[in-house]
Amino acid sequence: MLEKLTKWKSSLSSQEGPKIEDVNVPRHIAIIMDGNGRWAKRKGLPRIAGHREGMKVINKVVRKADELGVEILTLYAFSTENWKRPKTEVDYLMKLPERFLNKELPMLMEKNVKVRLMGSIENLPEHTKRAVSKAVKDTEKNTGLILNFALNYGSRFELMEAVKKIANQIENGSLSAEEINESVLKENLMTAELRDPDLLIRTSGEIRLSNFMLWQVAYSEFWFTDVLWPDFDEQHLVEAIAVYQKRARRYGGV
Ligand code: V07
Repeated sequence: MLEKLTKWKSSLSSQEGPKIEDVNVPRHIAIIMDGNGRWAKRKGLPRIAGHREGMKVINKVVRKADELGVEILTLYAFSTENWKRPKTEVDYLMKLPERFLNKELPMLMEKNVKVRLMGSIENLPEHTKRAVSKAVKDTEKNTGLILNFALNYGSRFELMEAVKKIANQIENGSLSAEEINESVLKENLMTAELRDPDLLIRTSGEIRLSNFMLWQVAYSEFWFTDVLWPDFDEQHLVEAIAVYQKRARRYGGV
């Protein structure tokens, strides 16, 4: 613990750009990693080159979040709407979890990171399922940062499924309608064991939620940037956290 604090303090003082406090770091950060296709287009490259470049950014963001003491990092990797994209692009995207994990699993183990998933994993290609299940299993005993990938995730689908689960509990007599409250709903979401995001980041200039964690971000701070995801780096993360902390001070939350 002391070692972690020392490491953390020194990283804070060596920071360029905005300074952030070592207290009140957002405990759960969720990111919509948008702008990969646009990044590629601007460079005259195929969209998949943007996805590949975007994948490289995750390493940087995980390390920085871990160093700052963030507890949960949720990344929107693939939405339920993404199936509408051209088949070649979808096929490529479905290879990225394997690629990422082949490369980064040693780093994740070294950093004590625990991988978890939210989304309909059952409907993914067999090779993708195998890779992500292995990562979850290999890291299940890790006790550090929780890296939560939203993969084939959509918030309305998640809420629909939660309602179905609750209806089943009522049908089989383990719950009565009167007992339904916020906590019952929360317990039936794909984030049951996670706290709600404190900070939501979306890159690439779009100012919308696009069916991402509708229930969970009810009280989150939002930070939007025009930076495209492949250009996002540690300093942008620090900037987002600095803005979060400034807002918290203004509202007297700390
Ligand atoms: C994907 C790279 C990042 C930018 C956004 C879209 C493209 C990492 C994963 C991943 C998912 C699950 C997992 C480990 C890694 C990923 C998809 C796309 C579909 F357990 N990046 N990344 N999955 N992109």
